[in-house]
Amino acid sequence: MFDALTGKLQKVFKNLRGMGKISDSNISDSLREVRMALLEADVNFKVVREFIEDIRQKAIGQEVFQSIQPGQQVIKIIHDELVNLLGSTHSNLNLDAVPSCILLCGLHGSGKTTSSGKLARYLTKLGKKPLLVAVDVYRPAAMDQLDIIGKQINIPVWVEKGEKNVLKITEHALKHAKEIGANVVIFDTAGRLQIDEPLVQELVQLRDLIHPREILLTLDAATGQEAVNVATHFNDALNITGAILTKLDGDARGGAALSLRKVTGKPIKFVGVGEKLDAFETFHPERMASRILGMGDVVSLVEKAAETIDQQSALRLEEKMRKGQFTLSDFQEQLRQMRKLGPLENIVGMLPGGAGMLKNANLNQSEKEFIHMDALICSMTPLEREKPQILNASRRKRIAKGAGLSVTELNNLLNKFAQLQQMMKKMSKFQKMMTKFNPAKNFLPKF
Ligand SMILES: Nc1nc2c(ncn2[C@@H]2O[C@H](COP(=O)(O)OP(=O)(O)O)[C@@H](O)[C@H]2O)c(=O)[nH]1
Ligand SMILES: [Mg+2]
Repeated sequence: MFDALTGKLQKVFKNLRGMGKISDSNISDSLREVRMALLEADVNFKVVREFIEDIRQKAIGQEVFQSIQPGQQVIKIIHDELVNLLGSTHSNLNLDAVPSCILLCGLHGSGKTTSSGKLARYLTKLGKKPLLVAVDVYRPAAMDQLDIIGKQINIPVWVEKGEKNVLKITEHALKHAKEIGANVVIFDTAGRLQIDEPLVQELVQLRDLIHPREILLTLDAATGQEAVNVATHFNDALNITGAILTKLDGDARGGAALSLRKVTGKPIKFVGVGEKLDAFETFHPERMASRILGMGDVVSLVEKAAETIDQQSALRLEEKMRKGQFTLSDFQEQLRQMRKLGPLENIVGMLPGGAGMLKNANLNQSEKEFIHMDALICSMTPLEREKPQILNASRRKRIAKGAGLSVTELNNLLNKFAQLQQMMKKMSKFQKMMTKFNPAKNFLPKF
């Protein structure tokens, strides 16, 4: 996500960090580079101009001159301004009606249908009962697409094939929502290649019929400058309540994300980060700013982990680690849990400094290593997994052969495991010591 931009900003930061003193001229150099980076990332030029001016004003202020590490302060200012630009705080959905209607609009291919499904899935997790409604009457395939998505996530879909009247479909759908007790109704509308008058008319009529609590514009993040024009148009026509920025997993440069709020005054509420229906995240300006600046996004990662990792087994593993009973079987289980989080690339990218690490690391290699370790453990007997100390030369040979790998690879795995056990012992001692001093029990992260 926004790799090029992040890389450039990190370079500026490196220079800033080393600065002993901040003067008008050296801050100007740094800000010029920040400006270039933003423009290249397709951020709207007016937005860039204001952004840079705001930072300059703040950076030239007294406090900065008196600070011990002026460069760090400027980085902080840039970070805070970026958070501001992205909208300061996370905007929740307004769902206070029963049912609450959500209207999704956007250009053709911007991700309306996919996002409808993602949003419905997300809302079920919050305990809502959504109904999806297909009102893209121009393309029968679009209705099928929504129907298939609904089946995948086990959410009802209202489809009326052959009916061309959007308002009729809508009336029937609302009736159906009442019958099945749905409390959120999501409308997947038709798109166009360009926003045009008939489309606007249709959307306005639909809006006036359903009084949606949310009108969300899906916006393809990769469209750069054009995204801002599209957003302005839709906002002028419909008065949207927010946006879903899609395809952030692709080669998006960041322009749309960074300009949208300032230009339309409307918040980004969600981001799409993949084609799969769980590749959907709530948008948090603070976290996004940290990600853009290459400071990592640990909070999102933790949330994702909490959603993916089986709580029960996580607790059990933790208990075992504490008691020093962590075996190779547990190690294998943990490896598998980790892989459930998604491709390693996504995980590492969210860690602080991860974006930089990604450039050097050979992640395919790491993925492969995961698979190899798994195969090696599979090739052991249950006793060997419990007591790796019994692994003599002939057992090692057998295991490696069984996994189709070399003994060296097995030895590497065993070394890593031994190190991990060592580390856990230390951690648990440290934790015991700290809890003695600190009565607030859950203060320290558990290992
Ligand atoms: N990589 C990626 N692809 C997406 C995302 N959202 C949608 N897509 C893909 O974009 C294409 C168009 O999406 P669709 O929902 O049909 O767009 P619509 O025409 O606005 O309904 C499909 O191939 C989707 O799989 C996303 O967040 N990331
Ligand atoms: Mg569609």
